[in-house]
Amino acid sequence: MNYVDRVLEELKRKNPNEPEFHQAATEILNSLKPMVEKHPEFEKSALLERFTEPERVILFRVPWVDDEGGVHVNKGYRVQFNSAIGPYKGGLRFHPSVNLSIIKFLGLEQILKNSLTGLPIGGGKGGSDFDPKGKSDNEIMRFCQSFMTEMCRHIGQDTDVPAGDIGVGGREIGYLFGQYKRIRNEHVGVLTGRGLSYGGSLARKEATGYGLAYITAEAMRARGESFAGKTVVISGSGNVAVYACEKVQSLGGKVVAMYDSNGYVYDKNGIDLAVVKQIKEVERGRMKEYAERVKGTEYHEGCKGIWTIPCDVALPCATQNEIDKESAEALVKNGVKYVGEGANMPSTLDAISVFQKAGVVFLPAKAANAGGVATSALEMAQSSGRLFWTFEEVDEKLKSIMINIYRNMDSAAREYGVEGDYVTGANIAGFKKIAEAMTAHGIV
Ligand code: NDP
Ligand code: 2IT
Repeated sequence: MNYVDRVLEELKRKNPNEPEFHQAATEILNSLKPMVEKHPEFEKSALLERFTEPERVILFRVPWVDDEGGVHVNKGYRVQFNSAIGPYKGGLRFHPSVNLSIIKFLGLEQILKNSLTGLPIGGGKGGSDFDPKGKSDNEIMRFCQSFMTEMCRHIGQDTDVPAGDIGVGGREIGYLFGQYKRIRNEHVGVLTGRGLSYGGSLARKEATGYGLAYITAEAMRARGESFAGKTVVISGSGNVAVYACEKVQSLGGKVVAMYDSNGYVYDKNGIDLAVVKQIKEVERGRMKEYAERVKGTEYHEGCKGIWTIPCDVALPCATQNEIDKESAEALVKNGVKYVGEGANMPSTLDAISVFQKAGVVFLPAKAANAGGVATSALEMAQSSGRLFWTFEEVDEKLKSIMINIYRNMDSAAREYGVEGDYVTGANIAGFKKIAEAMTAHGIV
């Protein structure tokens, strides 16, 4: 059995009941095969075994008290996956579905994504099975304080720098930061996505969505095309989806549908983003309300139907495995030309193969959504330097990082004879630097 297959088999045996982690590892390791064949020293130094085993996994109890005095206990996670090229970096996800498998798949992806940004950040991820939906601000605050009371002893500005992900936005980062500062007595860049009044960076909030639009636009430019006049479907209506929509619209694309976990809105006239922002960012409401406020729009219960809407570009920006084989086939049948993954691992392995066989330009998450963490690294740089860049400065750097990512994954794919296969291109381009740094550090 070849080295990659053996590592995958062992990984599944040693980590049972972790389907998302198996899925991410399978995609990554299989696409590294041509590189691994050229580097027999990888096997000698058990490089892939070390790469897929987190440096440290922290699991902890998060007890908190609700507004009625009821006591609750959630699970807290921080997976410090790989620090070869910089301090652990990656978001925190608060969602009832969170488990170790999900945090580990996100952490593994994060290692390569962070490497692709070209910035000195290692890979980590964390979160909790806490459900923020329907909780009061005070409940959210008490939960965040309890979570940070444990996590603060494991992180630090040069050790591990968490940020947001699903269910963790500006409000949560504020409460987490307040508790870190109180316990550790240091005002430092230990979290990113901070508010502008206490060390945050302009354009971090917009960065993941804008970055997704920039890299998709670059893929179009390379093919003599642009967003102008294209019909776009975006799933989700959270941080990534909203700012992807904003940038796509400003580049001339027409976004016709978005969703939340209850159902999707189809607005043939083009989504009115001000209404979405009001509902999601101000009122923390549901997409159903969009259809009640904007005439001529349809609301459908359930999410999957969104992928049956004809479009040129699909930008999944909600969660893992939201596009399965059937949805991918529906998109292809309706003529989709570009798929850019704003969410992490939104396409199943079968769905990716449907897209690639059909010649769809498929931009994998670790490249397409890297703008968020890249701008987090820019926030860290500003914190360390006691600097504050303008929106335009940060946005300009973000754009050039996304264009570089596109070029690097494109040329890695060409180098290995699989032109246009950006799954392989992104994995190889990201892994190069990790392999080099891990090798330089010896067996650690
Ligand atoms: P938010 O919490 O702001 O928004 C999440 C959105 O996805 C909401 O619309 C939510 O709907 C929907 N969603 C979540 N879970 C499900 C589900 N199981 N089924 C259907 N819809 C769901 O998160 P973000 O926008 O920050 O994150 C979205 C994706 O982007 C995630 O995959 C995340 O890992 C990824 N990402 C985020 C980055 C960032 O900087 N924030 C950076 C890179 C990637 P509802 O409100 O109903 O739950
Ligand atoms: O998946 C991701 O890249 C994020 N959630 C952002 C991580 C970060 O540290 O900004």
